[in-house]
Amino acid sequence: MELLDTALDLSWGVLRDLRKLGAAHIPQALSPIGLAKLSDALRDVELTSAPVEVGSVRQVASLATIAEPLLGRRPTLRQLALELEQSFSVAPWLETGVSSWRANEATVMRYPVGVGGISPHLDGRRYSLIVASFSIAGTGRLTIPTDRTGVHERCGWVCAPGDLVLLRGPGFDACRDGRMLHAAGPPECDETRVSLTLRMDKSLPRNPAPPFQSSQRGECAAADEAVAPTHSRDVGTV
Ligand SMILES: O=C(O)CCC(=O)C(=O)O
Repeated sequence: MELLDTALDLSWGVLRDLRKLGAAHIPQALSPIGLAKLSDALRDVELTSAPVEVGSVRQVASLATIAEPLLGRRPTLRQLALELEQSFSVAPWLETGVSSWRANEATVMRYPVGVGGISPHLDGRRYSLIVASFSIAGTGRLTIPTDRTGVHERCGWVCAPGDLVLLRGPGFDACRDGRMLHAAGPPECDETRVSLTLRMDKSLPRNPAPPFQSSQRGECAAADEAVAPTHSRDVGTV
C-alpha cells in the first residue's frame, strides 16, 4: 500500500462499530507519506463556497467535487480509492456488500477556523454502501448526533490529519437505508480543516449496482427508522 498505512486494520472492530453506531473512526489510516502525497495532490483543487443553508442544514465550508471521469485523471486520488477498495475485498467485508464499492466521486471540504462546520445531516441516498472521509489537514470533531438538533450525540471523535471516518450508506449489510446523521464541528486548533471524502454515486455511469437483497437485518431496520430523513443534504451537488 502506498497511501494507506501498512498497519491499517480494517477488520472486525471497524465493522462492529459500523454495525452498532453507523460509523467508525480509524486513527492514522493514512501513512505519513500518503498524507503528504494527498495534501500535495489537492493543492490545485479549486474550492468554492458551499451554500450556507441546504434545507435545515447549516454549513460554513468551501468545497470541490471531483467525479468520474475527472477522478480517474488524478492518479493519487485514484490510487487512494483503489487501496481502499482492495481493503474491502477481503473478510469481513465480503458479507457486507461493501466489496462491490467503487469510489467514483471525491469531495474536498475546507472548514475555516472558528466558524467552519456542518450541522447534522445525511448524505444523499445515491451514495451507496459506504462513505469514506479522510482528514487531510487541521483537526475537528465529527459526531453522530441522535437527532437534527445535534444537542446529544451517540458518539464523536476528534479527527486529526490521516484519520478516516467510515459511514454506512444505503445497501450496507443489505439494509435499504442505514445512513446515520453526522455533523462536522469547527476546526479545534488554529488551523483550517480539510477533508477528502470518497463516495460511490450510483447515479453516475459505469457504476456497479449495489448488491441489494430483499431481507433486512433487524438492527438495520431500526437504524432506518431512527434516521429516516425529511430531506437529504446532497454533498456532491452543492
Ligand atoms: O468533513 C468531514 O470530515 C465530513 C464531511 C461531511 O460530513 C459530509 O461531507 O457529509
